[in-house]
Amino acid sequence: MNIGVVCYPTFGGSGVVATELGIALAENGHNVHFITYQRPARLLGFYANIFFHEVSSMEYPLFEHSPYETALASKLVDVVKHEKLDLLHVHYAIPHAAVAYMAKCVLASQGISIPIVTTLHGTDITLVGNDKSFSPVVEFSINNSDGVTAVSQNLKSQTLDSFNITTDIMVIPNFIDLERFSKRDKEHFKKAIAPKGEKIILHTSNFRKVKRVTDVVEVFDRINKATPSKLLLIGDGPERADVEDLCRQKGITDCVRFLGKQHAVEELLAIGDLFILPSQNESFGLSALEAMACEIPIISTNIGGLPEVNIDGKTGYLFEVGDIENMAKKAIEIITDPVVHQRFRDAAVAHAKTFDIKVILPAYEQFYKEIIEKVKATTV
Ligand code: GMT
Repeated sequence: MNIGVVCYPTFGGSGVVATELGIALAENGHNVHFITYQRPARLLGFYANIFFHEVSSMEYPLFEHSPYETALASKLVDVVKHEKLDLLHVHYAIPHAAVAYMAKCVLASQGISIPIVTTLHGTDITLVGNDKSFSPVVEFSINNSDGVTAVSQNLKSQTLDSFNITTDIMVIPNFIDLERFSKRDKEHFKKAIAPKGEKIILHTSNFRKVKRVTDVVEVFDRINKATPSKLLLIGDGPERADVEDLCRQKGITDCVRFLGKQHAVEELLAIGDLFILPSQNESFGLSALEAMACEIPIISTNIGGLPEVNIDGKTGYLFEVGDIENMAKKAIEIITDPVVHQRFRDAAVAHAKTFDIKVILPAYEQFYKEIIEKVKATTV
């Protein structure tokens, strides 16, 4: 198939999922065309059948903000037409689903039919999508996509609760490449980070408010008092300064490393003992899945799709948002008893295996085929 992929090219989860899926599709013989404003962060190296089409728009004094949506729609029209795409897969509804619909209408006026698949990722439905300033367009563009997927059962339910949805939503969960994300022997690296055998606690996010990274620090501080530990914070974003301030206030800066945005997250996860994800909102929690694949138990909140990823009492524990005391208590329970720790580690990787890309990729391929057939049947 010739597949067009539209996504945010940043380190955000939806961009990561779009890129990893695109790479897996290309490795399975499809031609994949990424169409976005910069090369996706996780798209490293050269692939013979992956193409990148940069969306750029002209500057004009009248534009305070260049109209990206119009430029993207025009680029989609061009790429669909000249690369003879079979399908467009857009990740994150805002604005991609509406832009794809616009491109579809332009192409239809020229006698070209293009099936559109939209994948809902999270805040495109919850935090942002259901805001009045976006919701009418989000609802319309979901209902006018030819196929819609959601990354968790919970996100599908939230979509049905928040909007008047007249189309089917298929749940295709996020996935993991187990060859890349697995526990590896990185003893030398572990020694450099934790020379006295301290426990290594991890958190990965884009440091937005919704991630509650200060809760990570609160939980870590309690763990560190019970058993000497180091905290590795991967990622960066608007809350970082507050998180740094809190570490200073608590006098734990020597125990906390801010690693910033990282390409090889798996190298860091390889040395972890515990992962903390205390989010206020999380439709899936890809970062938790990546940690679990590396045999790391999870302490997380119980919101959104997290209970589908982190199984309470087995792969880690789930808590109400902000329940720092109990998060710390259970974290200490897990990491201070080697037998318990190993039991959680084994369960984490076993559950991660159910999200193997080798299982999820065929689900997307099958879905694409069905949508292409459906659109063909309605246009002839
Ligand atoms: O919705 C967002 O916050 C953005 C999105 C992203 O691009 O980072 O994250 C969402 O999609 C990820 C991939 O499907 C999920 O793993 C995250 O749980 C989800 N984030 C939220 O729901 C907050």
